[in-house]
Amino acid sequence: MTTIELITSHVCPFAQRTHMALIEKGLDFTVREVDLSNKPAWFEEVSPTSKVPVVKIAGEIVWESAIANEYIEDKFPDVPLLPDDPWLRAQARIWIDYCNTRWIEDFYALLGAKEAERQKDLGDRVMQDLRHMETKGMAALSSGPFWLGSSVSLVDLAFWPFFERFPLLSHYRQVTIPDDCKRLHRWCDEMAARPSARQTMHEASWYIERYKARAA
Ligand SMILES: N[C@@H](CCC(=O)N[C@@H](CS)C(=O)NCC(=O)O)C(=O)O
Repeated sequence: MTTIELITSHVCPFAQRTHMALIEKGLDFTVREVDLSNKPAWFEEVSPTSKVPVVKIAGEIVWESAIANEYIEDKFPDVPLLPDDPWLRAQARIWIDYCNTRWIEDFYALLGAKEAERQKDLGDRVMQDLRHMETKGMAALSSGPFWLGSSVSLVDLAFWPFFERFPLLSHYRQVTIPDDCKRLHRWCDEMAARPSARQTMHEASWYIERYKARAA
């Protein structure tokens, strides 16, 4: 049997993506938890960037969550997390890239912003992002409930950890998902209920306490 190991930290949204992919695939795997504030020597040897996640499959090591998830997809295609259609696969990668290069940037920039004016500008930008995801992403690509249709995909797994943490923006920056983003609201409900999300989640109160120093 192929041995699969996930090297992770329960606090990390990127590692959560890969943890969720392994659960969605129904794979047997072991989890090695790393204390990122006190990294053990074995971790420095196994992780080329000194970051989580790292996935090790039959001795092969892959890192970078979005790439690790594609690697898992390629190795274990039985439960597909990408569509067959080449255009839709391209769309999946476009939105995963959007998540990595725009959404996460804006999310953490707003969370860390101290001055009122900057908070306002970034709050507006996050609202634009949400409407962009709703109209040009979800609503343009499928009738849902997931990004690409009726099945969960790597796009959903790329975004979800940052929506599980959305209560941070509501609590510290008074930003909420607009009511007219109906697909996004439905998607959040669907995702929160998935076993892969439930098994890797923390409560909103846990995040709020943890980000007190950074966001207040
Ligand atoms: N782009 C990376 C980001 C991974 C990342 O930033 N992981 C953080 C924890 S959330 C980490 O391991 N930080 C440790 C460090 O930078 O020393 C990915 O998608 O996997």
